[in-house]
Amino acid sequence: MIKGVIFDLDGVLLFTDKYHYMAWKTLADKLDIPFDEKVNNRLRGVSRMDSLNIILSYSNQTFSEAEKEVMAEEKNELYREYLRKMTPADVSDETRSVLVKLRDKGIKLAIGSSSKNTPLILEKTDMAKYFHAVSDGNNITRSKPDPEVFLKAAEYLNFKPCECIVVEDAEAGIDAGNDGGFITVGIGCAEYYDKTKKPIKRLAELLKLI
Ligand code: B16
Ligand code: MG
Repeated sequence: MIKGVIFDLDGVLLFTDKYHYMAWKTLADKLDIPFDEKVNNRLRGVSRMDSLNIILSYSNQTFSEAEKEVMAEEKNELYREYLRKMTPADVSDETRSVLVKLRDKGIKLAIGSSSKNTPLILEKTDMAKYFHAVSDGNNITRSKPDPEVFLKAAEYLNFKPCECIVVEDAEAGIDAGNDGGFITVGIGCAEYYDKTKKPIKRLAELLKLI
């Protein structure tokens, strides 16, 4: 029996991938590293530092850890400039209605995001009010595909993984959910991933699964 739903944030409840793209692109252009949508897709659900390492793998140069810290900070500042302009209108009515309906059914809801910027995003979009627990990049030591972020979310909700659904848009997130023993629902890019247990096209389809 399903008692909880753990939502990935970016790519599932709202879309900040365009902001990640623009911020990484600014940095990559400065370093003269090729960067396009295809590379950007590889960064979905992946932590900031792991994302930077993927981008730098397209360069012939090597960089020290200290240089990488500066680059990651620079990218994050650009990204946060975009985030600060977000408003509640950046979340669709369909998404809000699904969250309210799940809560009305007695289902407990959590966030399971790799992003350290989750608190800012939830605040700007007025989304915190729907969730009983938040597990994000600030409370984990290992990023997706490690299941830590979802296991922590289930622990905060006080449920076993098998009692929870994980909703994800990234392959790394689906791998993390499967590895942790959750029922994985894939949307967006993850709808077509062969390891996704239950693919959906729209978030509203989630209501039929519970
Ligand atoms: P930050 P999610 C992930 O969010 C993004 O998909 C990924 O592109 C990003 O690198 C990661 O958060 C870390 O974000 O730099 O804000 O800590 O999909 O797990 O909600
Ligand atoms: Mg995501």
